[in-house]
Formats: sequence, C-alpha cells, structure tokens
Amino acid sequence: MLFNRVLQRLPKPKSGTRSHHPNPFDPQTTRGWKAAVKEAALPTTVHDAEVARGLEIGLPGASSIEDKTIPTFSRGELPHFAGINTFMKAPFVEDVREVGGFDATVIGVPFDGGCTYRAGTRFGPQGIRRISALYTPYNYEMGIDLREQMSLCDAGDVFTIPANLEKSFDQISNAVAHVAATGSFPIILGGDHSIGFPTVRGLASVTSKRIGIIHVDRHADIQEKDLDERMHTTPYFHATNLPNVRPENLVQIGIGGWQVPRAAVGNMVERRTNIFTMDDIEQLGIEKVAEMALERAWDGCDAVYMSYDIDSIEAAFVPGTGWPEPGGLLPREALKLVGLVAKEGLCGMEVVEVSPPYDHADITSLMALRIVVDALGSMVSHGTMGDHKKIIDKPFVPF
Ligand SMILES: [Mn+2]
Repeated sequence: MLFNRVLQRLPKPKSGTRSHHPNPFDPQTTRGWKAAVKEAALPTTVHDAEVARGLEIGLPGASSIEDKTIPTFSRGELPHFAGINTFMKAPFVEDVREVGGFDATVIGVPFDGGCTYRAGTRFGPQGIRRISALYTPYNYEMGIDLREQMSLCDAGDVFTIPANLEKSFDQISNAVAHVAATGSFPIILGGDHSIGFPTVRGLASVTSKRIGIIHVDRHADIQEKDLDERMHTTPYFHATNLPNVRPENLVQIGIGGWQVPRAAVGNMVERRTNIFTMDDIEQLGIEKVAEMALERAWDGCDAVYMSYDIDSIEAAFVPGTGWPEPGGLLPREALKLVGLVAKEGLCGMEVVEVSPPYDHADITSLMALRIVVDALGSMVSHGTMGDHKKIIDKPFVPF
C-alpha cells in the first residue's frame, strides 16, 4: 500500500511509456524464461533408467501407491531424506579400481591433523555428503542436468592417520594419483587445508605437464612450517616446490584480515605469487579478477587445479570452519568466481576447511556442496568436463 502511494506521487510518465524497461515488456526476454525453456531440451534417459532399476531391485511399490515409479525400498534420488548418504546419491564405488568408468570421482579426506585452532574437519566429507542429499542434479539457470550429462561416483574416504601428517599425506597423494591416472576427475572433500599439498602432489605425479593453481582463501597458507610441522598454513610452500607446479602460476584470491602470518607474506613476495585481496575484488569486480586469475594460472600451463577454502567466504555464512575471518566473499561472489574459473576446465578440485562440529543447520557444508556442483555445472555447460584427461601421461606410482 505504502509503495503504491509513493508511486502515485511520482511524476507520471508520458502515456504508454516506461523508463526502466522496454515497453511493451516481453516476458520472454528474461533469463528466467529462457532458462525455463531450455529444460525441455534435456534428456531424461539416465533418470528413467534409475527409476526402472529402482523398481527392479527395490521392488515395486505397494498397490495403494498411485505413482508407479515409486519402489518399496528407496533407490536413487527420491525421497531426498532417505537412502545411504553418498555425495549427491552417486553410486558408491567400493572397488576403487573401477572409478575410471566415471567422469568424476568424489574422494573424502577426513583429516584435521593439520589444524592449528578449531579442529573438526575430519567430519567435513560426511557433513558435505549429508547435505548433498538435498540437491537434485538439475540446475535451472544453467539449464543442465548433471545426471544426464556426466557420470559421477563416490569412492568413499581415504584412510588417513590422525596423528601423523606425513603418512596421511602419502595416503592422500596415493588416492588422488590413482583416481587421476584412471582419467576420472578428482573431487576432493576435505579435511583441513594441509591436504592441499598432497592432493596436488598426487595429481602432479601422473603428468609431465605444468599445473597452475587457483587458491581461494582468506589465508596465505604458504609458510614452510607452522608449529614445527607442515600444518594447514603451509600447503602452497610445498606445492610450489613440485617440479611441475610453479609459484608464478599460483593465484591466491581473497587473502586478508588479521590471520595472515607474517612468515607467509615473505614467501609470497619471494616466490612472486599472484595475490588478490578483497579490496582488489571490490575495485576490479569479481569478473575481472577471475579473468586475471585465469590468465596467470594458465600462463605456460596445461591445466589448472582449484583449491577452495570455505573460509574465503564471509564468516557469517560459514560458521563451521577452523579459522573464521569476517570480510570475505559473499556467497554470490564466490559462486560467480567458481563458475568463471571452472568454465575454462580444471584438472581437479578440492573444497577444504568445513568443520561440521562448529556448523549451524549445515550451512557451511551446504556452501561447500554448492562450490563443488557449481564447478561441475560450469564445466558441463561449457563443454570442458573431460579436459583433465589430456594431461595424464604418466602411470600411477604409489607413494
Ligand atoms: Mn583459510
């Protein structure tokens, strides 16, 4: 009512004209309408096969059930609150030698031995998997359906060793190297950020090509040691020592606040990494930053890896993390950035630092899930899913 009264007091436009949008307004020009129309072009083949399989192995539903696609035992996507909680209800591949049959493989890394404040990221993979039950594989705005357009499996978790960073690192590198060598795209759910070194080391071991890294974080994570060990403050010192990962191709986005150790800053300068603060993002805009980041990460490289630390997002949105820092990315900025980075293709990705014991209503886990599916969605919609296979030219050699 108040709004109407305000409108009445405004000067009347010339009859039949409007200044703020075309007149007459064609509702079929909105992105919303265009996205809605795209849905009909998507296949339902895999969905239909999933329903048929559900009826076969889960038994047809009781006679009183009118919807004949509903089985007795929940199998597949529905209902969202039921079922065994793999990532997005993707098949659990118990025999990890079979992951090569899937475009992408989820690898849980339940490890928080590198955490220097709040622990709990050992529960990160399960937190993200739990809330992933909420999602459908279809994204309305992108006009894509992951179930129809790519295949995904969940390989379960790496057997980490809680009290030993180095043994855990070797286990993690083994897991990532194995999955990457099969040609499946590795999606790593951390775990604290100390895993950022062994994940890249695993990937780098199965290729002779150069890898750039886009590292989104509030923290620099490039000290040589912290508390006398390779803690979650150190991965990019060690990753950029790998022969095919150069610091010039490390792009660090969102760094800032009161938790960046001075010991890390000297290393950033000495190694000439590429650093964008929140101020840079505000000045340049997220699209420009993504463009510059891609230019630096891809320069002289054959592939780019994305390491996404959930604490890069404004602390209010991600309470379930080890070192929350206000003033970070807004969720919409974060998702925009991830979409833009992923559309050029990735050779692997990780999302780290989700600590469910400190979370509320699963919101931090949900944000991490969204980072993963938006990256996959962007690669699928830009036709770059599968590009990672091009760089795999060395066999898996166990660590
Ligand atoms: Mn961080």
